[in-house]
Amino acid sequence: MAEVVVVKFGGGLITNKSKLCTPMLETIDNLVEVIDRIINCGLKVIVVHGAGSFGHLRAKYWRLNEGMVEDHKFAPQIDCQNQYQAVSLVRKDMLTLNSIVCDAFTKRGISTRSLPPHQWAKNTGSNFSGEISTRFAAAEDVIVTFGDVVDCDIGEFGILSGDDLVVRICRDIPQVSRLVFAVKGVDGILSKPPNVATDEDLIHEWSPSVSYSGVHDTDIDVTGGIALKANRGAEVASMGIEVVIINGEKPERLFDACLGKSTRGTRILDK
Ligand code: IP8
Repeated sequence: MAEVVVVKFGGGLITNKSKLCTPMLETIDNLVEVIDRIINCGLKVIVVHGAGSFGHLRAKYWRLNEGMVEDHKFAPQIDCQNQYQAVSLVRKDMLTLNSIVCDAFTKRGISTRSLPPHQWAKNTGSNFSGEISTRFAAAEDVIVTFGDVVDCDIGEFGILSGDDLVVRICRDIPQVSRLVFAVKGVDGILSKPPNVATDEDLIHEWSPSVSYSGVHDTDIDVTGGIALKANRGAEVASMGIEVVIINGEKPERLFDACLGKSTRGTRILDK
């Protein structure tokens, strides 16, 4: 297998996070155009996308990240009466977002294989159960997977974040040389909150001992925002894989980062 780059499309980047199930089609198209160029450079790409407003809003309301919650009376929604229905609806919505992403590839003549985690993975965190190496060694140009609601041994179900999936993919596929997180609205990890940060507040190299500003939409997100990316990134860096967080709205930075060229962003080191 050729050298592999794992790219995480942040859910906040490819959807409008505050509006239920609203994709950012132009952004998706721009990202896909860059991946097309990367494939043409001879690299194989695995895309892992986040959930954004196709997952977090409903998962948050129904507390799906906590598994089955016995001691709380949820107020029913028009289209959803209980946690089990919420699990099916979020899975369905994630399949919809995934087909939007895959369609953008197909339109450019790029073949994809989609691997929805609820069909092959169990439990949450980067040690989830699920075979990666054979499944992700498919012949298609791009393999696509995403954060999802998966079955769990404890609590019946839970949220497997795309940030956990990338760690396992990097660990289990020996040809992976690089992991790139494409995020929305920031150039990487910042030392100050984004609303007050200037260009100088970008942390160019981050390791777990460096303090940073970990702003996180806890009102919207059921998974861990920039902190989860930073920590998972450090785990991947410890495997000898290059890890970079870049602004996903700057196509040239994504291109350079995927090819291992230096670009504006945060390089994550394990120590
Ligand atoms: O956005 C979350 O995945 P992430 C998945 O990659 C759901 O953390 C369904 C909320």
